[in-house]
Amino acid sequence: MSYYVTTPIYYVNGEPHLGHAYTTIAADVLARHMRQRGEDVFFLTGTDEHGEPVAFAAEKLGISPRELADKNAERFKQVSALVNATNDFFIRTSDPRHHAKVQEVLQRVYDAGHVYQGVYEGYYCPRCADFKSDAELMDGNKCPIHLIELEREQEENWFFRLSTFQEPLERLFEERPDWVLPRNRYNEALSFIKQGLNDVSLTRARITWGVSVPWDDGHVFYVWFDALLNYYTALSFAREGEDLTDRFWPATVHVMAKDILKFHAVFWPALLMAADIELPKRDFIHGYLLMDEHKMSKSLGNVVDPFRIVELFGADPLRFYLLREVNFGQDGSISTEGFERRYTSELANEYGNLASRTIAMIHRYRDGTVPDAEAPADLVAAFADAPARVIERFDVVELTAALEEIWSLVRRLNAFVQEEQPWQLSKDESQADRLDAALYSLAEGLRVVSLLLVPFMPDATDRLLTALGQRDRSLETARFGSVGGGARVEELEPLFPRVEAPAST
Ligand code: ME8
Repeated sequence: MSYYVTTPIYYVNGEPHLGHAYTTIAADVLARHMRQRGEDVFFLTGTDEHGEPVAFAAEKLGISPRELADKNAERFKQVSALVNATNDFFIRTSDPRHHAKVQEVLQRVYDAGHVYQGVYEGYYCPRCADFKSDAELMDGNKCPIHLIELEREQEENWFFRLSTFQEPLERLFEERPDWVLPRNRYNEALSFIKQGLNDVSLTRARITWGVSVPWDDGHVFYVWFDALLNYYTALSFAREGEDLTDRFWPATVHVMAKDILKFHAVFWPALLMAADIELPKRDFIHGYLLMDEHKMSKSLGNVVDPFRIVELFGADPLRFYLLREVNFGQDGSISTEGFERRYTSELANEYGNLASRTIAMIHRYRDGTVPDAEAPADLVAAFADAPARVIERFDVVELTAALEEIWSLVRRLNAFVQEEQPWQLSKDESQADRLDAALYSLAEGLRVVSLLLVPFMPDATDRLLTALGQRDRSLETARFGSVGGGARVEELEPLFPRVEAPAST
């Protein structure tokens, strides 16, 4: 089965921050999990390089939009690498191959009669690159997101007949209740549609930094239409000499935060219907990472630098923390103190120590070979349905719930060590079988837990599985009891060592 997951393409008008890293991490966790299930996966991320926000930012810096795009696209690529994302391609919308495909698709939309010429008059936020209805404006005609005063603009534009997709969109929402998840975002998008859809500007006349309109060279496409199409165009040129569209389209899941829900849940399906292209299967909308109760954003200046955290702790702890701390799908606060707390209590103590102790005990009491033994029935039962439950959570993109399922197994194993006290059993020869069972159970439990954790923490789990003498990383083998004793264990350096410098300095 093919599985195609995407992140939004990020604006190059600013530097990447933890909010961007968050979505990329989440999409990567999905991609890795699906590869572990043996699916044919394509994972796309990239940068949105056109439009006013980029042109303005470049102008302020006294450089061309292309120079700014080149510089910042590199920064976003670095973030992908930094958080250990395994994206199969990184699209940049300034790529001429993207331009050509956008023109081809939108020409089709034009030819099918979904476009007409008209005059736009209203408020426009250059930072959002979005028009605002009077109802959306804050006092003083301010953009509700950027809090800057907006100008009323008038411009001759080409319009997309969004209004004619009112019924088809309502039908889409009715027929596919899981097309937008979580449910509150589905309701929000549907109520936006039900308020009545107006036609929207498809082109802009005043700017030149964009994809030019094939039927009118005085215009470029409104950046959102060019941007949304990235998910489709990338497949046609991501691999030299090969078109992946048939293999991966329609996309399985678009992952993003709620700021861009309307574009993905309303405009995007309408545009695809107009172009006669199959619709993606799902939008998953996560919440905002908040710092001191505010959305973390460049313009508010309260961003956490992912480079600093990864430099000190590595990518795994950051990946783990973000998906553990903030219930994926909801807003949630993060802090460096919270990060350090979880690093110490959960990663270093509950998981890292369990691993070190287990391996040390197998060395000490059984010469480094996992004993062949039967695990106690209650432990077997605790593990029995867990992998299936984790998979179920993944299928509905509930990453925090999946992690919670896995972590309850980690805690169960810690409780098991306390119950069994292998170091006491080792003192009594008559308890040799019980010690065998305890050590086998711990090694087997750690193997299963680590396999389930692979997508969240690829490095640490790889080191631990290797130390446990396990090569297989497929999810199929994440069943307690499917591997017997006999493996030779190796030395293991602490998975999550104590870090002296605080993350906040
Ligand atoms: O909107 N919390 O780009 P963008 C969680 N180019 N996620 C956050 C976040 C935060 N505080 N801040 C940013 C654009 N994000 C368009 C998208 S797609 C066809 C075009 C993440 O650079 C989140 O995924 O503003 C959000 O949707 C995205 O970055 C916005 O990135």
